Amino acid sequence: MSDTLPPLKPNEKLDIAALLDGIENYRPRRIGWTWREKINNQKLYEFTYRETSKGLANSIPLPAAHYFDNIDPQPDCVVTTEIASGRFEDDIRRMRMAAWHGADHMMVIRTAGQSHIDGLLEGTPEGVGGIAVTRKQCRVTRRALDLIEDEVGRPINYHSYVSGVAGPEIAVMFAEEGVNGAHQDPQYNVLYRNINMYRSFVDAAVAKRIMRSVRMLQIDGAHNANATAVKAWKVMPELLVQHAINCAFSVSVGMPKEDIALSTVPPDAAPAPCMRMDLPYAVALRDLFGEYKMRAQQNTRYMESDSRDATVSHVMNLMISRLTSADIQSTITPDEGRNVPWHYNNIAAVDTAKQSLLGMDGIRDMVKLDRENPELRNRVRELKERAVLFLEAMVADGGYFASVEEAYFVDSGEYPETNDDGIRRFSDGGLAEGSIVERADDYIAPVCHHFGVNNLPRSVEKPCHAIGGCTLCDRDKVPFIDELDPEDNVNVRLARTAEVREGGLVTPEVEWAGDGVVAVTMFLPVPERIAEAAALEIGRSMNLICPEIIHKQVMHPAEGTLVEIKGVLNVAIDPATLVITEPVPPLSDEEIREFVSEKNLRCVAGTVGMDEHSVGMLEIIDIKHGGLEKWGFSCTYLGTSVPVEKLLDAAIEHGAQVVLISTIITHGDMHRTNMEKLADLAVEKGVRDKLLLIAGGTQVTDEQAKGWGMDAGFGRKTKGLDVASFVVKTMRQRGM
Ligand code: Z98
Repeated sequence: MSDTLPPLKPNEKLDIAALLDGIENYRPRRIGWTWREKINNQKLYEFTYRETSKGLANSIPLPAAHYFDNIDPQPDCVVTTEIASGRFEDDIRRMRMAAWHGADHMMVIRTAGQSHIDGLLEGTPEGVGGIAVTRKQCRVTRRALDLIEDEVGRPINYHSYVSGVAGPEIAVMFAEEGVNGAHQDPQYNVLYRNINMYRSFVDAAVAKRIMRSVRMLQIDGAHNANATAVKAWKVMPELLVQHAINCAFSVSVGMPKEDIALSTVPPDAAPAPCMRMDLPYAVALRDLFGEYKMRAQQNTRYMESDSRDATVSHVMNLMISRLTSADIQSTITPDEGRNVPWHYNNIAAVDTAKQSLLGMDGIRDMVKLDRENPELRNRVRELKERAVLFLEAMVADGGYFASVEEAYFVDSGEYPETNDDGIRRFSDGGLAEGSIVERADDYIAPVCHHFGVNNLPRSVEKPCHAIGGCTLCDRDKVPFIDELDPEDNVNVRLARTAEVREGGLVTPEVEWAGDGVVAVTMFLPVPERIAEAAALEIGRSMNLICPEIIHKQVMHPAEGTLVEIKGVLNVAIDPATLVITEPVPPLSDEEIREFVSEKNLRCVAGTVGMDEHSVGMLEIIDIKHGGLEKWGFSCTYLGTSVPVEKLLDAAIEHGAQVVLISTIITHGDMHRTNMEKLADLAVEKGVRDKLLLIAGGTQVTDEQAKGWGMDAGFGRKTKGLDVASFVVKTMRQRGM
């Protein structure tokens, strides 16, 4: 059934109620993963790109794009954002924002420890630090993503996790609901969730087979070793081994190699010389696994509360992606280390990826990895050898399960050195131990994409014929159970926040509509301990409820500390009470430049009366400060305390069209007298119609200046662009 919801309108919010309406009848409109449409040598504005893809119908370009005709080139690789607010009704709004900034892989982080949940939940319970996986929540998200992808004009991949005790059930549900990608790696369950190792591999075989049936892209879990290792740079040989195990297992279950992505993270971070350490690893990985896809993730192991620090690591990681390759570039929000990620930090990370990938577009054509460099060559070889030794030792010790019992994995030594501190799991232990039931000799499962022995009669074409179709073949058989919990459900949450959601009141938000959270950054000129306590007190005096420190950094032990706090502000603004003036948009640089050149615009300028303040005026004129010269105005500056007669004479002599005077408010209304005098003199000399007379100064107002004979007055915060726009617009209006 095709969906009946009207297309989104860029100036209207997602209608959550409409998305929920009739959700029991929604069916996903496609299955499988989608890659971006690459375009070689794409020309945009005055540039040719080597590594970009088809553009978007609606998007928000990078901040500097307005210098470049507002182009928004899209890199060639899929860009991920991870979303984890715990409420799907807000996650989908964040997905829409991320899609406009260039994300096309929405990875939903489930409730921490989802791997321990041993069945499918129903409804839409609110998660903590994530969201519980449920059919309804998946379905509404996919439905919202259909609309969002139409709005931006590019398919969006929806992704989650199918490792864990309920992996196979979740895989089936994801296949039914049109989920496009998933993390699946049995080693993850064994090592990090202590799920019984046999059960984990049996489940993985089933889950992978289901994923294959709908061409869901698989991402493995090797990066978790990097994130948990004591010294992440020691774990590189093991990372290669973990990738190898999951790849080999997935292929043997029947997954096509092009649907298998390796989750790779540059393991180190500065102050380690991380680029030199991480590049050989990235090269070795691509040498060994060239037939598979690379999902490049940013380093999280060494991320703390400083978003600047996290962003720099991210950019260095992105450089490795560009110097080697990435099919998917994942992003982690720069506030991972201090908050449950916030909306705008998802966007920050997506923009960091887009900006860096575009900035390094085609760099490989000029800067090549020097494969002959002995350090690179030897280290690549060494990593591969260490990984092979690791595998050989595993085989000699009795195979994968035996090696896990021997704590081979996540050891703090670089294999073959070991410190005997790896994660140890036992084959007769762990969650769900003893839960594998051997199939009877006559076992039959009348469903498609089933893994393992299935005693179907020879004559059947399709296993599910016996039951008239399984849910993967006949979507109408997919069950749907609505909310079961009368308290913890989306309708209750929507009702609680109706006022802010429906465009009534304005409340700040970082995660959920109406959460009221704000962050405040302050520098306090005291040592760290005092700064922390003082920051919280300042937060309270700003009426922040429950202020908390989210980041601090010593600038100097005695001179001061930077502190960032967050807290809840109990505020709701009614937009109807706001006075909102329409901003007058300035003209574009090109438009001004063209007019200035065509009319050969000149101005004379000076401070008048007894005024020695020249800085403001020079800022309006000088090219260095983005003043009038920037657009080609020829400016003659006569200095300070210039008599108005002299200014006018100079204007006539130079054939200027604009006279700029600067004045501060002085005793005896000197500023007024000078403006009036300038205007009167211009009339007397018969040049008033040929000149624009403009006065500026910190306290000058447009209204007063006009009242005293000027064409305009400009006060504090005026920029050259404001004056230039005014001149061009006024001269056009007056046909000058
Ligand atoms: C990322 N946020 O990949 P819980 N299976 C695999 C996983 O890697 C994970 C889960 C399941 C990071 C990684 N990884 C977080 C292979 C999680 C889910 O905690 O049991 O829900 O694990 O970008």
